[in-house]
Formats: sequence, C-alpha cells, structure tokens
Amino acid sequence: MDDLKKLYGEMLLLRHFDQQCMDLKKKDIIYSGYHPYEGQEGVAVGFCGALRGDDVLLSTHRPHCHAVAKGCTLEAVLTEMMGRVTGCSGGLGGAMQFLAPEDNFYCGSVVGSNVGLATGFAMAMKQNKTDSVCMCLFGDGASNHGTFHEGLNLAAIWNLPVVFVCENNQFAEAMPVEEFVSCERISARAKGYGLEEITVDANDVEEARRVAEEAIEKCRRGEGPVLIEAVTYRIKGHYVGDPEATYRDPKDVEAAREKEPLKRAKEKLLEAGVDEAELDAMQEAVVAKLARLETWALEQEFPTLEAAVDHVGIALENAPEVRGPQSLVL
Ligand SMILES: Cc1ncc(C[n+]2csc(CCOP(=O)(O)OP(=O)(O)O)c2C)c(N)n1
Repeated sequence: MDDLKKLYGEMLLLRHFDQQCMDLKKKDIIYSGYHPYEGQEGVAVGFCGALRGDDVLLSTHRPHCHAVAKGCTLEAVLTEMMGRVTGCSGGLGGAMQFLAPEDNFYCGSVVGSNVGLATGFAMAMKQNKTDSVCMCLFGDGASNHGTFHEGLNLAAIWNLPVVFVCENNQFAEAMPVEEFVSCERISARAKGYGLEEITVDANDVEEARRVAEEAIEKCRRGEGPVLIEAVTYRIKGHYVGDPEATYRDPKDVEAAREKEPLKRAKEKLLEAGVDEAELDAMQEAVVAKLARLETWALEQEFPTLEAAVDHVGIALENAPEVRGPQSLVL
C-alpha cells in the first residue's frame, strides 16, 4: 500500500494546489488565463511522475499540475503564474506558456502544436543516441489537429522515443468529445499509424502509472512511439468563470465526482486498512505547506519593464516600434 499512499499524497498536493490557484485567479493575483485541473490528477501523477529528470515533458494550456508532477518546484510554477521574477520563466510566461529547461518541461497554449515539437525532441534524442524519452500530453480536442496526425505518422515511421498521451477529459472548451471525435476511442486512431491501441482509465492512478512505465520502457528500448488515451473527466469548467451549466448537466459532474482519482485512491487505502487519521494528517500537512508557499509567493518581485524584451533580441529603446499593432504584421 506504500506505493498507493505515495501516489495519493502527490495527487492530494495537486488537488489543493489547483484549488489555491483557482482562488488566486479569482482575486486576479494569477492574471493570465487559468485552466483548472480538478479530477485529472491521475494523469499528472500517473504519467508525468513516471518520467526521469532527463526525459522531456511537453504540456499544453492546462500545464501547472503536469509541471509539478514532472519535478518543477511549486515555488517556480506558482510564481510563474503570478508573473513574478522567481517563476520558472522569470514571470514572463504566465500560466499557459512557460519553460523550465532545467527540469526539461515546456508548455504552450497553441492547441496541438506540442505534438510536432515532441516529434522533434524525440528525433534529437534518437540522433544523440540517449535513452531519454519525450512525453507529450494533449487533450481530446487536440487529437483533431493536423499536427497530431503528422507527428504520429513521422514518429511511427522513424521509431521515435515519444509517448503521446491524449488526456481525454471529455470536453474541448464547451463541446463534449462525442460531438467532435468520429470514433468511440481516440486510441483507435493509433491503428492508422501501425501502433497499438491503448486506453487506460486514468482515474485509477496505479493503473495509469503501470501503463506509463510500460510505454516509457518501450520507448527507451527503441520500440516507440506509443499513443495512449488516458480517460478522465474535467470536473471544473474549462476556465475559471466558465458558464458550464449551459453545455453540461450538473448531475453528470456529480456522477463524475464519485469516480474521480483522489476519492478512488482514498477509498482503496481505507479498504486496505490505512488509518483515516493518517490521511487527514497528510491533508493538514499539504494545506499548511501551501499556505506557507502563498505567503512567500506574494512577497516576490514583479519583473522590470526592461525584462519584457529579454530574450527577444531587441533593446528597450527600440520597443515602441514593436509595441504597436503594426508589429503584429510579419
Ligand atoms: C490552435 C488553437 N485553436 C484554438 C485554441 C483555443 N482553445 C484553447 S483551449 C481549447 C480546447 C482544447 O481542448 P482539448 O485539447 O480537449 O484540451 P482541454 O482544454 O480539454 O484540456 C481551445 C479550442 C487554441 N488555444 N489554439
């Protein structure tokens, strides 16, 4: 049970971290777009947590829990979303597009774009003859993008060490998956590229971890790529403030709460005889740790105006030219 307790502890941290971020978003302390993660923790912990430090993880517009599960510190991720200098991209990326190169973590908000990037990362890994693996997480909506099909095809032709994980949380913004995906299982699309069809109930964190480890090892042996459909459910709206009752029945959300990964792991631990007081103590420790984190984060500095043009190859005195709308015309 120790393994499950560890996975439970990691999911518990992510659940509370996500709730804290939602509160900070409502207060505009996280000021860029924030996409909640509640209910999907089995994917972050099961998949991202299975990677080594030298493996690369490419995430999306819903990246914060993936980043923490990959090994980025809570300090670096939270203050990045709060736009502070201590953030992993110096506060310049915000909540959807930040990099933590030292942790081999990257994310971006252009839906589907990371599939092509992951293929490139994996190609470099193969050429450099390392046994590192690239993991690419994207949503059910992204599986309709051209990049998904192009990336899968090339990765399969070249046997690249990349684990593609389609995090099927049942919705793309306000549209349920059955209205925009033509086949019952997104994993069935693997067959079109000569790959195995793998689907996992990612609300079972142990099963998610088992499937992740198997796929990662397969890629390390040079037998990749792998596509996995990780089935879960987005319990909160697409974004903070989403009028979700306009496109889904609140009863469905309540039903999903019965099957969410944290609740399931807790039930399993209790059935196995773990003392509830021990789990309560774990929760108290998480809450206290996150309270200390928030106090510290609020004291951190914002970047200077000069930093706004760092890394883009222009000096601030030239910035007026690039600030106007004409700068958007290439
Ligand atoms: C290329 C592109 N098109 C549209 C959007 C707007 N958009 C942001 S999130 C999103 C939904 C993506 O759904 P999915 O891939 O299932 O991920 P989820 O939000 O469910 O995690 C869309 C359409 C975008 N960011 N990029």
